[in-house]
Amino acid sequence: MSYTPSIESIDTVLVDLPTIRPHKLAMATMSHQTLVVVSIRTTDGFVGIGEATTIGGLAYGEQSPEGIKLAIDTYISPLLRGADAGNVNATMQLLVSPIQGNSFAKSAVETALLDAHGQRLGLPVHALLGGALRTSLPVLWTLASGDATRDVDEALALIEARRHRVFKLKIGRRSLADDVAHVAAIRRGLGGEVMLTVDVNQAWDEATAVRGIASLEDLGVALIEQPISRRNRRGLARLADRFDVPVMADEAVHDAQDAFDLAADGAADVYALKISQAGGLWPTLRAAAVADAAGVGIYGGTLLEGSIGSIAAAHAFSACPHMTWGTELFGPLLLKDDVVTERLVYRDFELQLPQGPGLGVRLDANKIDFYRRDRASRPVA
Ligand code: MUC
Ligand code: MG
Repeated sequence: MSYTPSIESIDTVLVDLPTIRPHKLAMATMSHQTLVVVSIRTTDGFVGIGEATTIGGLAYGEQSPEGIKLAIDTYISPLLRGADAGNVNATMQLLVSPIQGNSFAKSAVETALLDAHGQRLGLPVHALLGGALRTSLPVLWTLASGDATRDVDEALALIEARRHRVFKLKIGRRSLADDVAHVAAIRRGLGGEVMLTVDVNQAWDEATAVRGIASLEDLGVALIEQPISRRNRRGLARLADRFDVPVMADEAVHDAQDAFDLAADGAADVYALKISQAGGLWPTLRAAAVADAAGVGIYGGTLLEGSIGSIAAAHAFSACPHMTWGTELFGPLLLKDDVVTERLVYRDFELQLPQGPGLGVRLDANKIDFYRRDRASRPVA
């Protein structure tokens, strides 16, 4: 008689970790990051872990850390208790109809199921996804201190340390003239050879974007990320059509359906795919397949996850045939501390993919205890 392992319990905890410096984006300034850490215990004795984050509470999108925890504890966990822990697809399918949206929560749960299943089979998560096409992934760094001189110093030190050589600048918080001057100062400080991209996080209207992108193109910026509202798909298409510099959709592209619709409208040259926005690792691969079919480039995006979420994304991106634009899986490096026993390895400008079973990272119970929000009177930063 064969024995089917099932889900025994699902636990969630909110963990607040301080950042190494203020991280200034168009919609929020971060001094800490909140991780929703999910642990799934199975009847055959495995504990799989997953993670969800967002940026600035509800400033980035419609899902907050507190809401993700509530969705899992109140709605997802009762549905999944007793479900087949050895069949991740079938178990995730149980959520499709009763749980609308909530892609961040679903991504964390799917990650934990894949981690547990990988441990059970003695295989890394990328093997469960069909196999990795690379053993490491290029990772850029976001310069977002708000100060051009500090940003240049930061970038030069990271190039010297062979940790990052491509830099994304967060703009859209200030006037267009100030933003362009900021990018120009960083371009001067780093020289013409260093690849720079910008992320506007939807802050511009279309007229501002037309002026802004023209100036940034002159400064040799390589990629323009989500310059206008995610809802203005036609505007995005007009910008993609008008400029030579590639326009990348981020907030506008969540899953395979968005990838298809944007491609049908010719709305973007590149997609920033995020496991949280897609609703998991498999949904990310499905969105990537649509991008490939449409001839749209792929970039491995982040919601500034810690080590668990970042490595989960890395497993997925390692299995994508074309990662033309590299990744930004630097989230753990923006945090002063971690909640896993061994920090991720960044070497020669790339994140190294773990080869051990499951995700290849394990929770540090002491760190969780120290940083968990519900531990009485913990300061956040
Ligand atoms: C975003 O919008 O892309 C990625 C890097 C970073 O600094 O913020 C994120 C979110
Ligand atoms: Mg972005």
